[in-house]
Amino acid sequence: MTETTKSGLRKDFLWGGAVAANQLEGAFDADGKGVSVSDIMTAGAYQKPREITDGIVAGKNYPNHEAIDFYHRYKGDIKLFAEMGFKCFRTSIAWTRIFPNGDEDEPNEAGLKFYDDMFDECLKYGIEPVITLSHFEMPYHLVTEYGGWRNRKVIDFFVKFAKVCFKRYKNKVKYWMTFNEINNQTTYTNDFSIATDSGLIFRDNESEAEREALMYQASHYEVVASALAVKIGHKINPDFEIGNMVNFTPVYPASSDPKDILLAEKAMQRRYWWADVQALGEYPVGMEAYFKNHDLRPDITAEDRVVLREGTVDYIGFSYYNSMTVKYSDDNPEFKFVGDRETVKNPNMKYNDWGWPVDPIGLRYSMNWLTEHYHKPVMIVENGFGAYDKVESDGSIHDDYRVDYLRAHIKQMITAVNEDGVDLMGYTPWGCIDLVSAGTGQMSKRYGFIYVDKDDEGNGTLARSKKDSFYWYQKVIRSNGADL
Ligand code: BGP
Repeated sequence: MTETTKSGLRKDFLWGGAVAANQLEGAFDADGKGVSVSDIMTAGAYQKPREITDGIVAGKNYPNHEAIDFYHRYKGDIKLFAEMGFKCFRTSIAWTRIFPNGDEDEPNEAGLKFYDDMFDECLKYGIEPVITLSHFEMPYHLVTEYGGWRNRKVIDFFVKFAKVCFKRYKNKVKYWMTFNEINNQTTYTNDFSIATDSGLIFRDNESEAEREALMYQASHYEVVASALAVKIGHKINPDFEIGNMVNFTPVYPASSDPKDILLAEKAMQRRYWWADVQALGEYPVGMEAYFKNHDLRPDITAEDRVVLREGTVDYIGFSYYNSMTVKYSDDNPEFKFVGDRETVKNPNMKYNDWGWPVDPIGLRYSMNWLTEHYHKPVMIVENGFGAYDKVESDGSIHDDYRVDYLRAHIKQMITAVNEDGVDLMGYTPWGCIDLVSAGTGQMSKRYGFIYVDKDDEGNGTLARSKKDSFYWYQKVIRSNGADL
């Protein structure tokens, strides 16, 4: 029996924080690192998407190139995480530090060494690294030369990268995830989501139908690569816990109209089939039917199906920020989910400055849904509130809105454990230290407990300071969730 504490959480509950290499490390060309797809994305403006440029273009603002310079400052940052009491730290390995172009025979030793040193620094404080292999990036060379995940060959490159990491860090890292938010490409009409998830940069002559087909093809190669990595990882170290990672945004029907309900149900399937494949080892029946009926014929071999069955994950990692609500429209008689067109405002919720609804109960719903579908432990590997912070004249930052958001979500999380029996491994709120926002490419959308002095134009000293939420989260961890 797992030992629990006053709050009902496991004694060894993994409290921590989450970040991604491309959004905080900076040093984008240091020590042999290659250019990744995230390095060719400019900063956006408020509510305006980031531009994906054709290689690195002089004079453009690429926020990830310096980010918050964690690469050179990680010792100080990890010290602050330790002060908060972190039991784990979720970050990713930049593929381009290990294989700068992605298709080399030998890895880059300097890149491997950076993660060795950084993991040692975590372990020094008893902080477990929780590592995503690919978080919104791949070597840009694999995009230009191979077309990203539209190409089956990329499976071999990824598997090689995974194997090198598993072998090298097998005594330092126990918790792994293969791809971050692999299902974000559902919205393949969004250039950013598809490029970061699949390395797909569509060509002008590719129609919407072709784009959809390419998304399913790329996704299939990714789930096969993920399953192969799980298999190999378990061979290298049977104690590894290897999870998948989906963005979980429950889809609610706008009304009790059966059409809305069916639309919401279909939308859930279109968003989460990746998790079915990764956790259960097969495509859901409805997706197979969808491929057949819409003449989508992904290259799925009998051998792939065996690999998928043999490479199922140990736990379900997921991010939770909000929910969405959909309404049926006669433009969509086949319940083919496309996203924004059917999305409506939910009157039961407040919205943040970026139009994201705030829905703590949705977290409990998500934990229940994932548990009942997959019968595996779950880990909340991202959750958080992006907000503009104000630095007072004395340097303090009173981010009570962030504390309110996290407190409400943690309460629901604990209820799901105690009332619903969810087996929860850990909680790592997103952006525990301010970093570059993935969606906007800006610094001003902040999530951190630790403030970083840098603005959207790249000005600032990069100095770190503690927000009020820093002390609050420290207390939460110290009481294992009993004192919120
Ligand atoms: C998730 C990503 C993260 C992160 C977060 C917040 O989708 O996994 O990389 O950035 O969302 O999103 P944003 O930065 O756009 O606010």
